[in-house]
Amino acid sequence: MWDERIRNARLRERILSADEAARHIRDGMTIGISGFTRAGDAKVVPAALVERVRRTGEPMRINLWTGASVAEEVDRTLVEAGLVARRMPFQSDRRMRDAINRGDVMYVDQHLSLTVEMIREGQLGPLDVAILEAIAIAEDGSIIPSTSVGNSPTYAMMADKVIVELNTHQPLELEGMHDIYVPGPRPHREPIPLVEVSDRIGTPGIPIHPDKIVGIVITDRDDHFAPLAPPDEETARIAGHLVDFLEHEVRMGRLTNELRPLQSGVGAVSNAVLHGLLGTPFHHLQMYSEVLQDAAFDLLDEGRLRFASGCAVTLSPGRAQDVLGRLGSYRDRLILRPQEISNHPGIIRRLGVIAMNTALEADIYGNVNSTHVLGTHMMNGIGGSGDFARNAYLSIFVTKSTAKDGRISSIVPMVSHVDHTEHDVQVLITEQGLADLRGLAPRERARLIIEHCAHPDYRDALFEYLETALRFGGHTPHDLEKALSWHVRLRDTGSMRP
Ligand code: 0RQ
Repeated sequence: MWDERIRNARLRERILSADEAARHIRDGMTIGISGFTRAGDAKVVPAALVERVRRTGEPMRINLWTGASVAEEVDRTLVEAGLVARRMPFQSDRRMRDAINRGDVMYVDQHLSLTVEMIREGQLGPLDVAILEAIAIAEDGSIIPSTSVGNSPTYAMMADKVIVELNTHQPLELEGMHDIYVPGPRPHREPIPLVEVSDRIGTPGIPIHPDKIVGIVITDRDDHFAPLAPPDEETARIAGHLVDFLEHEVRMGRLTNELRPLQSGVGAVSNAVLHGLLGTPFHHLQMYSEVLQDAAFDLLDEGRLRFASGCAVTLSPGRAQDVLGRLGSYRDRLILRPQEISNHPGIIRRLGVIAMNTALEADIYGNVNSTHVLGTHMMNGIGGSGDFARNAYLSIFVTKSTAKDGRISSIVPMVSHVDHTEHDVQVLITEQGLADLRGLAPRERARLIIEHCAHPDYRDALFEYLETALRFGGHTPHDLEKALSWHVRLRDTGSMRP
């Protein structure tokens, strides 16, 4: 029942319908909503805004800020109605992507740890309204988030008005699992006192003055549980190479079987790779990650993972009922943090995280493109991968060696867009094999990547490219006329095949 979830008597008088709450939103405003990788997003007020605009035909273009990707029903509905002028800092919806690539939506693709620092210091302009999903409101008015924390603490702090979507369907067992901490102002910021993955450094709720909450909308909508492609033969092989490599690191005395805190990126490939740690000799593992997908809960259930710190719980439909139904059993082993803490560069470096993220393509020198198809068309965004890759103890990138039934080689002469430079990529893995790039110069990296990671169908052509490039000399040799010719061929013929 909603009344036991609103423990501040005065706030009980601020219940509004979604439509009434949406009236606080006007043309040209910046709206910050909760939500990270489709978990814990504001759901009904954005939908009510779309309804109103459809009904009235009033002009409405908003700037939409989120934690990361939000449910289809939010991004898709808003973008289809033409309401989004600008979008920040991450999305993964097909219609939003299309609108961005048409130039209809101005998308700011940003490191996920960075957004709120810039907002708090006024670099991105004012925030008019925040819409935050909550499971409860405490007596002092503080907002208890749901399945993600995202950027909500700063949105609550910076917005002129806050609307709470109180979701009675989200389990109350989540209460106590969040750890809300906002770093102090700069300069002279105190060190963030987090030295262990499981440290609690903040409060269970988002502090806010109750007067700022202009409305509470009661909802009971599920998160949007999107299907996750199951591990396949190729991802199993990628996971196999990863496990062999980590075992080698243990044998070399650089790691123990407890490894270091693990980060795993978003999507099917990352989930499948993490899944590959089930049944391995590694034990007492910890995760210091942003998103916790199905595989994290598989590892917790197996007892192989002893603690998981993240920013969001993002589950597939098959796993959601089970995990959310017995959330209490994870209470001592799970913390959800704001994304600026889960992705904090200083903490990632301090903890010595092993970061595993996914590339769309990598080049023969180890530069990685995670965002732009053909160097021009946005897929999702850099998300948190840059926060982790730059600062990790070990930065690992995985990808299948080909895409689109073999028509695209994921290993190319030169990436068509760079998200992670060669300096941030230490290990590259495809189903073909693994290239350990640590301590290697570009000319050495190239041979290893082609030999170990490229698909056999493209290997000879890559060696041929390298031989020509070497004739031009240089530290990182390239044949500049041909460097992007594979992408040009793909654009013109639909295939990179020579
Ligand atoms: O296309 O969707 O049409 O089938 O890209 O590729 O192989 O299914 O992999 O779902 O794990 O996503 C990089 C996009 C990978 C993701 C990316 C096509 C391929 C397929 C998806 P279809 P897969 P995944 C933490 C960290 C950046 C953000 C990040 C991502 C689709 O991992 O967004 O890491 N990463 N955040 O066919 C053209 C290529 C391609 C290609 C694959 N070279 N050219 N298309 N595809 N390679 C989380 C957050 O930050 C929130």
